[in-house]
Amino acid sequence: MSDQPKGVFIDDVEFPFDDSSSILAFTDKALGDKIIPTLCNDDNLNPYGACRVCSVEVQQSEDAPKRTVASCHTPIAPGMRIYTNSESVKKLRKNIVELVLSDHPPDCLTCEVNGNCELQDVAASVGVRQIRYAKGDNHCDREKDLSHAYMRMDLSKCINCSRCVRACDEVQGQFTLTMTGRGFESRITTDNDMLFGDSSCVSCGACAQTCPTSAISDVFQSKSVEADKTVRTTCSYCGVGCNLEVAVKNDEVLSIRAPQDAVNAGHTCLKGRYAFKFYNHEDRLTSPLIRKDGVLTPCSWDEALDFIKGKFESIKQDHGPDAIAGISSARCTNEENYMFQKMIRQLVGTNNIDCCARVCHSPTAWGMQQSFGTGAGTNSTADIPLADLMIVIGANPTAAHPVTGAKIKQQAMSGATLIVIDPVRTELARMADHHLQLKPGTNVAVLNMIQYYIVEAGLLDHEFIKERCEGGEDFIEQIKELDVDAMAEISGLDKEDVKAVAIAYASANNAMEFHGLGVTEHSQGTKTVMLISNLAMMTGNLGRPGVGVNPLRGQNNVQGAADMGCQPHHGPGYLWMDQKDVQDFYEDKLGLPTPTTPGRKIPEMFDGAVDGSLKALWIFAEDVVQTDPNTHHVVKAMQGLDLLVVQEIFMSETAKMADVVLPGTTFLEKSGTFTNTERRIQQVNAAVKPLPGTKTDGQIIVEMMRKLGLDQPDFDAAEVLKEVASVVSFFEGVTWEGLAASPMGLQWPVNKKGEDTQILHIGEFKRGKGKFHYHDWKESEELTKHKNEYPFILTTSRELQHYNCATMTRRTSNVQILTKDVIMLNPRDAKAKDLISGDRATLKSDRGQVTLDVEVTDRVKKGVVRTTFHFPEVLINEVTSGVTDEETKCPEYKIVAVDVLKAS
Ligand SMILES: Nc1nc2c(c(=O)[nH]1)N[C@H]1C(S)=C(S)[C@@H](COP(=O)(O)OP(=O)(O)OC[C@H]3O[C@@H](n4cnc5c(=O)[nH]c(N)nc54)[C@H](O)[C@@H]3O)O[C@H]1N2
Ligand SMILES: Nc1nc2c(c(=O)[nH]1)N[C@H]1C(S)=C(S)[C@@H](COP(=O)(O)OP(=O)(O)OC[C@H]3O[C@@H](n4cnc5c(=O)[nH]c(N)nc54)[C@H](O)[C@@H]3O)O[C@H]1N2
Ligand SMILES: [Mo]
Repeated sequence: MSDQPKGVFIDDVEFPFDDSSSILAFTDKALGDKIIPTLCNDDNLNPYGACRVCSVEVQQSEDAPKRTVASCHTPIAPGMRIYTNSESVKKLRKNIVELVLSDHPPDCLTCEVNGNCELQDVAASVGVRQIRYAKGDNHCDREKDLSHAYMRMDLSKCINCSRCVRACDEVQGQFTLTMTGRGFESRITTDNDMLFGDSSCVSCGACAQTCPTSAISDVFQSKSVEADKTVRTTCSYCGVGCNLEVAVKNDEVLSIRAPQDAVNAGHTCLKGRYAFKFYNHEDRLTSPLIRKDGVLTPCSWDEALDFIKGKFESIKQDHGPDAIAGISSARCTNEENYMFQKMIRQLVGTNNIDCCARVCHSPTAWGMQQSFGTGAGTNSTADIPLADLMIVIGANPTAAHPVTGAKIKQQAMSGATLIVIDPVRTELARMADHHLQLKPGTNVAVLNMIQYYIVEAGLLDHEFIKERCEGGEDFIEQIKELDVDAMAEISGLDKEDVKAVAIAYASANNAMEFHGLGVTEHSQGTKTVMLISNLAMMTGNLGRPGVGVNPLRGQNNVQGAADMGCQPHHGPGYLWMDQKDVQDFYEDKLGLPTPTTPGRKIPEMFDGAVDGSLKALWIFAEDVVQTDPNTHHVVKAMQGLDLLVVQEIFMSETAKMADVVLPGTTFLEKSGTFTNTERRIQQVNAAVKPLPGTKTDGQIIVEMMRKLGLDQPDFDAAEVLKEVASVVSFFEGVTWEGLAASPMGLQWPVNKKGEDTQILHIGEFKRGKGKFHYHDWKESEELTKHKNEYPFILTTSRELQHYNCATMTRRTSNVQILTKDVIMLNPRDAKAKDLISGDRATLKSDRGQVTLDVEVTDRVKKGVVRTTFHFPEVLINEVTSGVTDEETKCPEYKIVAVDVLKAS
């Protein structure tokens, strides 16, 4: 009996001991209910032990004396006896809360703060009904700070629990908020006592979410408004796939919070949490439009869809189905994408279907496919705390994938080595142990050097290479021949710096790799991805937790759009469309004919529209005029079409050129699923009804399919998902109900039993052996041709506050935070060009020119300039080139030969 592990007694009831970190965590878990009141505690933050409201009495064992301890930070031990509600504890808690209230606005207990104030709840739970002690005169009259676009600060309500400070440090890693002063003088400040709106705050809202009073709160939540319901859904911005809890009142969104039991664990960025007001903005499209006498004119749905049908029929008759094409949407759901490609393939009869994966991570998918047999990320962001080393190549996650970026930041701050390879000094580069600030377009040279030095240092994982890979020996022989001096010269790096990175990477126990568009959007994009795969294979960093090749996929559902078959060569589930057995498989499953001719990729669609071989294009939620390269060529393509259909929520630059505009709905108004960058399939649930005049995108597609001859019921995401699961092998066990029951979603492949997969390639690669490839560096044609006339290299990337063409974020308060695209210029170049910050400069390339404001900064090296592509007033893609990745035709947005001229 004495050998039996001892349990823990909570109020004399025994529970089995477990690995909980504290008495509070143990009790919450054992009882499944939070019976111990807390104030300074938040499950998302480290225990703090400041307020002592969570005090309990404990005995270490049956005969030991009773002690009063703060349960949040006292470790649990076997045999412990916990008294959660003894008389002395009750008295203590009540006293503490009364003291807290003594320095709090006197109307606290009657104030209606969002119907939801933790302090009031705690006061009620400890039996405080009135404030006994005299009101302190310290901070009740502090002025409100209303300078922030999304949060208000009212420190008269602050109880100094430090939760906001800790959230800013421990969740976002921003360190904007601090506690200054002592005793009654102590208070929260931002940076150097700046106004909240002028501070270094990145508006993630973690402070407002954790604040137990309303000392920091969301500006949207108007006082005393209580939500009718909250709806759990998935964010429609980037590929992180944050879950959102949307509070709704009278069919209007009140506010958004981040749930704890989700991939984003109580965190989001300002886009997910605050930038939602676009959804009912007055600029929303609310009627179908047809161009009549050159003007887009409102019409009925029937008129719009019949018009498209008529055009499709006559084009098919005169030119065949391959004169029609569709571009699907990585912003929209799996079910919508599946139906859209089905409409184009099975009803129009062509493989001319593509999506924005083309302009984004198509090289990732194809490169990893060739190395490993699957194009998707190998691990999960949940692995980040297990990594000893993180290498971030051509990605800027603190801006583009902020919740993942914050995790990487936290892991680096807790001691993991961070390596950044980027021509720009990004936020992560600033804190990195190694920043290789290479010349844009030289990834292959740099990765080859890293591989060379790993071989030279003898740090190869021979066993992994021999057992799990092929082509290793040849590759190693080739890499030994590398001219490292030449590569150092080409990349503009010091050899020793690259060597140090190679040794650090290959020596780490668990090295996790992340990459983004700085890898893919290049003429050697696919090749670079294969070299990244080599790095992981040669060091055995695959097939277990805390390692892997982890592309930071862009759009919320770019993984899903490709999974659903929105690429010309791959049908749903990545089956090759040119194979007879695949064509038969789809015919058999769907009972509809399958096209057999090869389809066009997006750039080929545009070329076809210019040369007259493509007559009609349906663009579903992409703003190609603003976001595809070489705008002049794109506009010419749009003008060359007989029919341009644009399915949009706003009058985008592309919609302005359409013959027919179909008003769809935002993610807040529809249901379905998105698949995030970790292959995680998650539910999207409508929070509000579609705006009058609009239809959900799935319903628009279904109604068009009916016009094209396929009789079927109204769009129902759950029903479409059933069809998807019957066609796509790795969705086999995915059901609407199964997803509803999984707050973390399900990572594909999902087997028949509904079990998902966190890590790919355990024991064996999808293709059997992992394959090594060797590639030489080659200068981009853009530079070879134009560098003499246009001596600067322009690279374009993103900012935190705006999202791609920014139709959405420009219609939120994010425009107050970031108002325009600017060009970053190194001080030496600025001097040579007689430019200072705030001047206007013209960027000129072989394709065109744009003028924008200058920011002089040493974040870019001499000879390199950088801007974003979020504002149509600039339309930066006027200057970008038609050069693409050799294998996948992904545009080379990251290198443009330009000259910089002072604008008059
Ligand atoms: N806030 C915000 N978030 C977004 C988006 C947005 O528009 N705004 N868009 C979403 C989409 S669609 C995508 S695809 C992702 C993209 O997210 P990221 O992949 O992070 O995209 P970028 O910021 O365009 O580029 C990443 C980095 O590549 C670097 N780079 C440029 N040239 C080179 C090079 O030659 N070599 C190397 N090593 N690096 C280079 C740039 O300096 C930049 O820091 O973000 C998604 N998330
Ligand atoms: N210079 C430069 N250009 C780039 C890049 C770069 O790095 N540099 N990056 C490229 C990359 S990676 C990408 S992915 C592309 C992205 O380019 P786009 O895909 O064109 O960009 P988004 O802003 O995401 O545009 C989506 C459109 O869909 C609409 N929309 C959003 N949600 C919905 C919905 O639910 N229903 C409907 N019907 N419409 C909706 C929006 O209003 C918007 O007009 O841009 C590329 N362009
Ligand atoms: Mo993207």
